[in-house]
Amino acid sequence: MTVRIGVIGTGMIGQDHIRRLTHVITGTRVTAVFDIDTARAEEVADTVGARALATGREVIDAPDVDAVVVTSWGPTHAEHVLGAIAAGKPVFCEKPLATEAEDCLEIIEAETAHGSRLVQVGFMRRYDAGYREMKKVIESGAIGVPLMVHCAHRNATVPASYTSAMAAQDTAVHEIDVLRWLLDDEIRSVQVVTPRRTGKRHAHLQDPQIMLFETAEGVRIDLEVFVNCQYGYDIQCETVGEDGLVRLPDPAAVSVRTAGRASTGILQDWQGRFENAFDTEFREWAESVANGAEPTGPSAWDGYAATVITGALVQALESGGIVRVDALEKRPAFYGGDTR
Ligand code: NAD
Ligand code: ISE
Repeated sequence: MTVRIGVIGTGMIGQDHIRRLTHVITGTRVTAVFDIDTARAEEVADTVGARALATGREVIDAPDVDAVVVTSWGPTHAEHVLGAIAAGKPVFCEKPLATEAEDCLEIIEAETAHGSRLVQVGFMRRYDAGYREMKKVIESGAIGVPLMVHCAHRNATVPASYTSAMAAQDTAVHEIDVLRWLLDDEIRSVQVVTPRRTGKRHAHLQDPQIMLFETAEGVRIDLEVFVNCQYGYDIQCETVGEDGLVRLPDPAAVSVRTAGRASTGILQDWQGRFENAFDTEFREWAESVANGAEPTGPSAWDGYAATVITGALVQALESGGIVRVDALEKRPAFYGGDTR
């Protein structure tokens, strides 16, 4: 069966996912798109033989759309996700699920009333081979009980439109999701420590930031977010347990020896670093849709958790204090219950 997909938002990542659904994943086809930028939507639709429709609602309700992908601007996600749930169609929503926690809760309520999961949130790191291997090692017990995690999320540069709050909302949000999943644990408090600022930043920006988290089980996590590191896109993660540690591998790169030096390249952007993860994410999501099964990836609850925790980080950056995260103490039974 071919899964027919409607895409809402044909900007940068929307176009990349349309390319993926058309040329990489087998058994999927993009049949309808919408973007408030009509010219862009039409141009993109033409490249894959889809129709550009007049509203997101029309895409969701189209009879030749089996499932919806939302890749518009963050503040517009909730409206389209709620529309898809109302139509009873599976919906893949890029992060964030919604920019406001109240909107995430409305989505959770609507999905729960529907009675089965329809929503998957685009936290693609759960599909990265390195993180998956790391989770296996942690779950095998080989390193013993996890005690600490050290992480770094570095980008070469960011544009002037990037704000200090985006270090949490746009950047750290990926670690927040993948760490909750890796440790099968919940974040209970956050703090942001601000080192000396790099001179290679736009004047308004606090960069770097060190984010500190404590989980329900008492695991301590430190995350360096440094978005003007100059040298490349670099993701590091090391989990230390009672009996050993497990570290995320660097992406494979050949070693070059020349002129008295040995060197390996460093990737420059997140697209290259997580390309395979994005492919796997969509392959598995499309399979679940084709089989009429619930999605197994990040849920609406995970999307809510990420929005709550990034909100707490922004508050912590402003106050300089430790901010408790109380909203996640009870996960509804619909999403697996409990959070310790
Ligand atoms: P973008 O600005 O390139 O594209 C967004 C598009 O949404 C634009 O074409 C805009 O016209 C359109 N749009 C705005 N409001 C709309 C509405 N109400 N209905 C339909 N379309 C609307 O942005 P982008 O970089 O493609 O990011 C889109 C989303 O994907 C964001 O939420 C972003 O956080 C997320 N994203 C995720 C990752 C990841 O690693 N998973 C990476 C980049 C972006
Ligand atoms: C970007 O917005 C993303 O979502 C990428 O996945 C992330 O790694 C990058 O640092 C962000 O700027």
